Amino acid sequence: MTSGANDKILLAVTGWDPEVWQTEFAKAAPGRKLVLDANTDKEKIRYALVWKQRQGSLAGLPNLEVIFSLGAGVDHVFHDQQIPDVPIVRIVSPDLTMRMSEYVVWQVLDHQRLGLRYREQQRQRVWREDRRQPAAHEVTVGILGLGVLGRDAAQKLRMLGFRVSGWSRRLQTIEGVTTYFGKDGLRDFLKDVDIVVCLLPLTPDTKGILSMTMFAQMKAEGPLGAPTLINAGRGGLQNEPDILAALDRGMLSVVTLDVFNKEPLPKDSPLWTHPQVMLTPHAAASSSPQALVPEIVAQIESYERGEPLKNIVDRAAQY
Ligand code: NDP
Ligand code: OXD
Repeated sequence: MTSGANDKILLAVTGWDPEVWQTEFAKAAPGRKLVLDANTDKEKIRYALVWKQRQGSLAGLPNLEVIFSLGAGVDHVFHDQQIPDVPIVRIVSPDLTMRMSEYVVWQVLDHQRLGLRYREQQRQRVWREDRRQPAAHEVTVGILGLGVLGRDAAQKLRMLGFRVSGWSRRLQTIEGVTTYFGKDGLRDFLKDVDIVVCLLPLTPDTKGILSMTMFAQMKAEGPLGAPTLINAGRGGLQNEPDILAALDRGMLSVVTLDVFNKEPLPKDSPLWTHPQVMLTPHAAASSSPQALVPEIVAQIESYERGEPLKNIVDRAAQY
């Protein structure tokens, strides 16, 4: 497991500028060689750092030991049908967790305080306060996914006084948070939520879960009117035509989307201009090379000292 002077690390990314990762890597691990192309010296590649790697780009690397996802989600890794059978490590980092909790708190507060409405009133120079803003303790925020990100967001929302509930695959317990789990727990979870925050991973089990079937199980009226949806998990979790239909039928009041089935969101998507939609360009918790590269390098070093890898993905569950 010790480091060899000739070892190389493959940086396999698409859709991101590799340069900033290279720069941070050179600072954090000046003695190691990071390459963008595995074609020369395939047998020297020992680790791969990946974000939406090209199909097959990790195949045929005989000495690859670990794949590091440069994001917390790993659906982009499993998208490749030829992933070698080596451990896949994902990002779990205080920097990324804090960014996501900030995003969730920002959007929850914005909807609780009628942000979309007041921005529209400002645009039209309308001075009106005819709709009550509910207090935090009157609003239940339900979090789909109580993993690293969901738990932290739940705790921060609790600190602001919201009622918080959560749903996961297996039973989780968090102080002050009402938790539900499994397919059977979903119906009870949905019955009581005013704002649904989705922080699920995209897996074969969760694909398309944010659909009319789910919206029809939510309560019709709450302190904010119809329920609000915030999805910062993955676009593949949501059925976009169903979201638009639910908004137009009044089954959802407002929606925040950070992620989309197709990214960048196509220019002709009706989501861009819908008055009840707030959208951001997959920017809820962007991976920061400055924060993450030193953490990945530290993991490589501890692995080479013989310590176990942390944050290994469960291949069967795909998250
Ligand atoms: P974790 O793996 O720590 O948590 C995943 C949670 O989802 C767990 O609570 C898990 O349940 C639950 N879950 C998984 N499958 C199911 C299922 N079938 N039914 C019910 N619950 C399920 O992930 P993180 O919290 O670190 O990240 C979550 C996701 O956030 C990532 O996968 C990624 O897609 C997204 N993300 C988005 C970003 C953005 O900028 N928009 C940035 C970073 C991440 P259990 O606890 O029982 O295992
Ligand atoms: C992630 C992301 O998975 O940025 O970390 O989406």
